[in-house]
Amino acid sequence: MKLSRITLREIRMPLVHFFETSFGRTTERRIVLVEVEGEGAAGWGEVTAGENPFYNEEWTDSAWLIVRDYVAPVVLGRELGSAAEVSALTAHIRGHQMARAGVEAAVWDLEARLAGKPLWRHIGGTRSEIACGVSIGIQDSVEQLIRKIERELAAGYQRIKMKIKPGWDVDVVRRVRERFPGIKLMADANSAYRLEDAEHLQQLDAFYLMMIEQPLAHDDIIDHARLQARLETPICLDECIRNAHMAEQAIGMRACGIINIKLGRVGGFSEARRVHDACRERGIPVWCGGMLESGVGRAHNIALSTLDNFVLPGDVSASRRYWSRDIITPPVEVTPAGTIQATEAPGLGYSLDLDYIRQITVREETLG
Ligand code: OSB
Ligand code: MG
Repeated sequence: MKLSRITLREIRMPLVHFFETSFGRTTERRIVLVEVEGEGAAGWGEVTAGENPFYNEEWTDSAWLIVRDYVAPVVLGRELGSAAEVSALTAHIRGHQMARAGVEAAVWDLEARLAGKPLWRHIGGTRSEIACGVSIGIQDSVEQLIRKIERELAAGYQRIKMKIKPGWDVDVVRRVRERFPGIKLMADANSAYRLEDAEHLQQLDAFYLMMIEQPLAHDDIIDHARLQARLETPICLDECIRNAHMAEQAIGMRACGIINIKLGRVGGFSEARRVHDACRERGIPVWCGGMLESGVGRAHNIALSTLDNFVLPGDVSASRRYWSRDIITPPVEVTPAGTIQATEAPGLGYSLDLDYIRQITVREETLG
C-alpha cells in the first residue's frame, strides 16, 4: 500500500454544552482531521489534541506542524507492507503521540476499507457491542450536576464519571453518592492533586468509587504508586500512560489497578493494542477514554473498544451529547441499554458528511 496524498483540515465545532476539567473549560473544539489517500481509496483520522497544551503537551497547532513537517514526509510515497508499520516509522518523534496517531489511525481505516472489512474486525476486535459510560465536567452547581447525571442514567449509560478538582471534590462526590447510592461512579482529577493531598483524597474511599482517575501529575507514575498504597479505591491512570512500556512499569510498581487507553495519547492503534495486551497479561482491566472527539475519532474509539480486555464501560458516548450536528452519518447512537453497536460497514463504519466538513473547515492543506 502506498499513500499518494495526505490532506489536513482544521474544523471548528461548538460543543452543545461547555466541558470543564481541572485544567479549564472548553466551549468550542478546534479539530485536525487527517485524510490519507492511496490505492484509489481514502482513510480518515482525527488528531485528539486539545486547543491548548493543558491535558498534555500537544495542541491543535502543534499537531498540524508535526503532521505536516515530520509525519507526512516519512509515510508519503513509501511502500507500506501494512498499517502496522506506520507507528515504527514515526517512533523517532519525541512525544506528539496524538499527531502521530491522527495519521496512523487514518492508514488503518484506509487498509480496512481496501480489505472490505470493518475496522474493528481488522484490528482484532471481538465484541460487536460496547459498554458506554459518560464523562461529566465540572458544573456551575451541584444541583446542575445531579440533574445531568439523572438525564444520562435515564438515557441508559452504564457508568458515570465526574470531574473533580480541589474545591469540587469530597463534598460534591458525597452529595452525588447520597442521591445515587447504587450507580457505577468514578472521579477524574486530571492531575489536580499532589501526594501531600493523600489524606484529603482518602476521604473519597468512603464513597466506594470504581476508581479515581489520574489524581497526580501527568508524568509521575512513582507518586501514584505511593498514593495507591494509601488508598482503597483503585487508581486508574490516564495521562501517565503513553506507551506499553509505561503501562508495564506502572502495573509493576502497583501505581494503578486500571488503565484508561486513549488512541491518541498512546500514538495510535498499534501501540494501543500493545498497551491492551500488556494489561491483559497482567490482569489489569482497561476502558476507552475520550477527548471530546468528532464522529471520526468517536468511530475509531468504538473500534478500539471491541478488543477483548475493554471490560469496563468507556467514555465513548452518543454524538448528540457533544454536537448539534456531527460530521458522520448516521451520528453515533447509544441503545437504551447503554451500548453502542459496532457496524459491519468497511473501515470506520460511518459515512463522512463531506458537505458539512467543508462548511466548518477553516484551513486545509494537501501534502504529497
Ligand atoms: O481526562 O478523560 C479525560 C476530555 C478532555 C480531556 C481529558 C479528558 C476528557 C474527558 C472527556 O473526560 C471524555 C469524553 O467525553 O470525550
Ligand atoms: Mg482522564
